[in-house]
Amino acid sequence: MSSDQAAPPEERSLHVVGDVHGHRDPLVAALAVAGLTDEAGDWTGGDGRLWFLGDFTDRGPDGVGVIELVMRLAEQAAAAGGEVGAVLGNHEFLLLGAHHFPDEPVAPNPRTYEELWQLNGGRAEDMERLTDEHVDWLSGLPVAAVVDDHLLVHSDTTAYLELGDSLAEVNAEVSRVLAERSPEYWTDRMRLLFRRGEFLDPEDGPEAADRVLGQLGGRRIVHGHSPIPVVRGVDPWNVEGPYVYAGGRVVDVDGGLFFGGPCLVVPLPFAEVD
Ligand SMILES: [Mn+2]
Repeated sequence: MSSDQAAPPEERSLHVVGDVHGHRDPLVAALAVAGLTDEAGDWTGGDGRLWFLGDFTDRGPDGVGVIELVMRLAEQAAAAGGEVGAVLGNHEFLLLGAHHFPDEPVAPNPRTYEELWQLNGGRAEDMERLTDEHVDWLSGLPVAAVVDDHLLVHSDTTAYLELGDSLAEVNAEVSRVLAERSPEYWTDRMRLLFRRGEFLDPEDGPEAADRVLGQLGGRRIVHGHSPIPVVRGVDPWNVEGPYVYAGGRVVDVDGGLFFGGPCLVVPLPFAEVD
């Protein structure tokens, strides 16, 4: 965590990036525009903080390239007094599941992990390039983090509360799943992260968000997983920024990069409310 020499958190910049899905080059270009890297993808963000919200791979050409980039940025940022962090998405569970036990069915779905991962955009080149080092790094990531007063998660769901009663419990449960590598246990927990859209209802959404924030911490949920073009019914090339909703309690930062939307590098706090 922060050293004694680091500036107070509120004085250090904080950015988040949603679902990259193998699109390494647009990611580097967007990070360079934001001043967080140079055009070669090396950290220039100083003591700033950058968090990724999961779904690094699948549906795009260079998922392992994205993992390697983020791993390198985490080292470079730490050396510069900054921070690069990440929470896991449902595609990390699919990818790692397909790596650990490709032929196991994703019960009760008769399809195997390898089949379901491929149906969800899994790329054979990524699986061939995935090393133990990548697997170990991914397996050490949390599913949720509170940074300043933001709750950073991948999926827009209350399902995180089914993993534990506090942030620490939720992340400990996920660490156990990733370490034990039991297909049944894995499938049961992975399924929770596929849920989506649970803060969108104008009646129930704000209350659902408050319940998650009350248990896990933070004053605003920041998530990916549900592409803004799909949620808002707009063309991906017309997405201009994050979507703030649920009475300002929730921010969707997934621009829909894998089907033509922008790679949003979102500064937090994001001021605009719905
Ligand atoms: Mn997702």
